[in-house]
Amino acid sequence: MKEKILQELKSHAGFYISGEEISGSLQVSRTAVWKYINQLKDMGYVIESQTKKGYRLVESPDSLLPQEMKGNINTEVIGQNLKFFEQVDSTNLYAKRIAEGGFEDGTVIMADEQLNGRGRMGRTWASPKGKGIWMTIMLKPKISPADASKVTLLTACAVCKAIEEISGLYTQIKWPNDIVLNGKKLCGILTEMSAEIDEINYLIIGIGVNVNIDLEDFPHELQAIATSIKIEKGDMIIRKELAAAIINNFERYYKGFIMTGSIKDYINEYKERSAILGKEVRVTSSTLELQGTVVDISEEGQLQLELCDGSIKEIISGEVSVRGLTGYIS
Ligand code: BT5
Repeated sequence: MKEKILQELKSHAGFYISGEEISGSLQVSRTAVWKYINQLKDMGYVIESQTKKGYRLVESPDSLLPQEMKGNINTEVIGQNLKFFEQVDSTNLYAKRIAEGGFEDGTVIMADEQLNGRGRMGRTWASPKGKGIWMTIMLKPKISPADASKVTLLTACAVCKAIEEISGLYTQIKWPNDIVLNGKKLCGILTEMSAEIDEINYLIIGIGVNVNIDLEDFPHELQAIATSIKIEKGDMIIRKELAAAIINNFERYYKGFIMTGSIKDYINEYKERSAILGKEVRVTSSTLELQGTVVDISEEGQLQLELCDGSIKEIISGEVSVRGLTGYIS
């Protein structure tokens, strides 16, 4: 209902609309209208109220409500169904809960705050209120489960492109799922899926971008390794514009991948943005620990690591730490 009332206010573009008119067109009591107007004010909407005239929307906050987002989205599928929460445990967890019951391909879940934001392998993802983009794209791709990791790679390209469009900042990618700026993490991507041996039931892509976060908003242990667009640019950006740019770019990259079944059109872009190509790294996973030099990233999205004996090892998944002056840094 809150969304519908906001729609009414917006459709009057700066003019007053009476409580009576809203209550009549939406079939709710005037007290309910007043209550929802107050909720919108709490969310940062500046709404003037005058006896006899009613309500007038003066200013909208940097909100990710679907009504705010829709004007900036120009896709056919991705984000056509948008769900927004002021607070959620995790947009990926929510997506998984609803996925089994069926969903519209391209559904996007967004939240202003996550109480249990998640990284890979059960790690936590700091998601302070109103300062980032915490979103999940829900997909039903007709691809082999083996190709799912390619979607992480193209997502990274799409997010970098969107960040560049909106903020002018050139970001790099640390294979497979980190977007970094000046050596610090700006965005993480968490791809999860439910699959049979040869087909995917659903694929969900969680994207967390630190947008208007100040250094002191990060938990102490992240302050040396995390950054945000605001910290790097020195300026706030409008989250809904970036969120829409991510959705728009994602659809373009994803459509290309689904049509060709390959990421060959994007791999050069991915490599150009790579923060680790040519560098000495350590790769760890639950089954391996290797050191070597990254010599390539294949069209399959695999890391090609040259080991000290000159042999090349292909790596499908793992954690990468880069060798710096003080040792290996994650
Ligand atoms: C990731 O995991 O980088 C994936 C993060 C995905 C977050 C999105 S937000 C929307 C959706 N819903 C979710 O619940 N998750 C997704 P990983 O590579 O495992 O990195 C996690 C590590 O990054 C943590 O252990 C911290 O060291 C660090 N970290 C946590 N929060 C961070 C933040 N906000 N910015 C930068 N680094 C962070």
